[in-house]
Amino acid sequence: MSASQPLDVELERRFRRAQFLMSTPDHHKLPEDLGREVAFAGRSNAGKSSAINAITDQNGLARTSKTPGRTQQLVVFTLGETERLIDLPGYGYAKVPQDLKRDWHALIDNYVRERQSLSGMVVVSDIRHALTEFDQQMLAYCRARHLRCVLLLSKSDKLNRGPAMETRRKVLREIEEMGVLTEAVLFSAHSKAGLAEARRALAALLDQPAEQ
Ligand SMILES: Nc1nc2c(ncn2[C@@H]2O[C@H](COP(=O)(O)OP(=O)(O)O)[C@@H](O)[C@H]2O)c(=O)[nH]1
Ligand SMILES: [Mg+2]
Repeated sequence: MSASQPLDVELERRFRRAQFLMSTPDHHKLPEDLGREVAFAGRSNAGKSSAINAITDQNGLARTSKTPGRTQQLVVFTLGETERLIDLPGYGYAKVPQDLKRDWHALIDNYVRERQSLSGMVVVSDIRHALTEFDQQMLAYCRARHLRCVLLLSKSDKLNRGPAMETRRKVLREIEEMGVLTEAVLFSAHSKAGLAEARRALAALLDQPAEQ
């Protein structure tokens, strides 16, 4: 399907409405736990902020940087009244001290376990490194909560089509063995490859009931 399909135009409009609402290190300070939200997870530098910017068609929405950040914040973007995208803190910045890593685990763990409106997870993984131990851990969280998941294999412009497809196949086999409900999208925030597919997959996560 091309991006000019009516559904894709509608989805582009839906995600363009995204607005920054707040950021907080405490999941209890998030907006009221109603409606639906989808969380984005990924190792630092995986391309998470770039993916959010591409999907929402807003270059400055989530900050992108060449130097992985250290902030351990949940960043909330609203899509109208009842839907939200949550940018989870990145993981794996080498200079982060041990106790901050512990805080990170506690934050993600509590958020994923307690948040009723969480209806799906997008795991962003650099196609050249997928799947990392971090990605496997996020997928295990999804399995534990019967949460649907979309894997964005990011920076796919860095590989030729053949190796990219092969990585996707390999990763899908790995995920299937883990027993997680997911799909895997070859994605590039730079070339916009897989953008319409990513939007469709994300909309499917938002549109399903939070309770399983
Ligand atoms: N080649 C390429 N580089 C990308 C892509 N997406 C992100 N990057 C680069 O990867 C680095 C980290 O991106 P960022 O979105 O800040 O990652 P985050 O830490 O996961 O939020 C930046 O230098 C981006 O320009 C992509 O699709 N293709
Ligand atoms: Mg980021």
